[in-house]
Amino acid sequence: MSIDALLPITIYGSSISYFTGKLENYFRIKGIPYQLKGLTTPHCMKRVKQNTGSTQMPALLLGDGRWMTDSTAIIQWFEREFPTPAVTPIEPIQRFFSLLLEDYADEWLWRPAMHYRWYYPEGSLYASTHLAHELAADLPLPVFLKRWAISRRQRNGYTVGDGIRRDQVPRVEAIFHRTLEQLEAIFRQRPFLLGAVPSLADVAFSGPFYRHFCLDPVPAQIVRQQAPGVWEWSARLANCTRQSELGILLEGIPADWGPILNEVGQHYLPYLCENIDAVKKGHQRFDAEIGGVLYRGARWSKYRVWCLQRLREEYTALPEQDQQLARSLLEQHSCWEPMWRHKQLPVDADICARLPFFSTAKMLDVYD
Ligand SMILES: N[C@@H](CCC(=O)N[C@@H](CS)C(=O)NCC(=O)O)C(=O)O
Repeated sequence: MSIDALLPITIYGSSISYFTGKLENYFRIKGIPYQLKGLTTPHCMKRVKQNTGSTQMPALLLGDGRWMTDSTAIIQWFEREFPTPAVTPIEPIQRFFSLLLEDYADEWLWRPAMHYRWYYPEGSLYASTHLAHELAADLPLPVFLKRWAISRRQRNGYTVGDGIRRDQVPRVEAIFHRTLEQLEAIFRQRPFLLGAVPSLADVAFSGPFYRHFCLDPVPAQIVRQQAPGVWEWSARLANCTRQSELGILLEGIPADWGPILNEVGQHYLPYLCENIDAVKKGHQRFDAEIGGVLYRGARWSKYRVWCLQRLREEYTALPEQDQQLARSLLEQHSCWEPMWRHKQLPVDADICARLPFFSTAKMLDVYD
């Protein structure tokens, strides 16, 4: 199929949204033209919900009339339909670990990113003013009221309402500081996570960085001061256009990914296990201590149960010798045990069976 058959491609989202930014970075690297439209009116949101299953952004409208949802599933679909230039590494081990990092960046770094945006008054003033004008312009209310309602909704949904209490703030922020150190060490060596050209791992980290950490006033100042290499990488990625050839990637998994993989094994995957327990027990809220951080009243996420299932399937699909290699790396970074701790996963087929064209799940099951 030629990409021309799918044009024009419209991304419905927001110009400051995490996952909208991630998908935009992907399309730019891939060389696929798109237009961004704001999810601005109740009518538009209704249309997105009817066609994709939820009002989450980004929602994609293809030129042939099909709608798509979920950045991860959308990227995988485009990679299958349009294999060149490949953004997802072709080498199986690199592909698997890139998908693992993508999941980590999507579902775990989301928390500190939302924290920095909505906890600090300057972050919430900036983002709520932007969203009041971009997404709620038609609402006949004064801007100050829209700002107040947006900030309250986001805090209730994604920060305090997702388990980040005031006394734990420094520990949640430490996740961001460690990430900066880990990435800065990589970008001192090379321009992108896997070498000289961008790949899926860069797209993955563009979620938290492009439209949150490098944009929101408080973290952006920290990135500029403490990790200029990360600041430069984010701009470099945004300035990328179609890669003619993937080529020039490093071989295997670079040793400097190790500290990030340790975070995956010691923080993200244990959190996924706690989330699975909560879903199994039917507890919409749960407390969990992860890597020394106490999350009180975190929300369950059925979507994230499926995330783990998808990673397991990717592992199982690896050729035998790659499985062995992947397993020893996963063990080395404490990822193996939590990845397989639960024999059965309580996956909801409604969430995944029709992806990337339809899914009833939101990341956290709120507001739908
Ligand atoms: N797994 C989804 C997550 C999309 C998502 O959660 N997007 C956020 C905005 S960045 C959203 O739409 N949240 C919905 C809400 O807050 O109601 C993806 O990869 O696209």
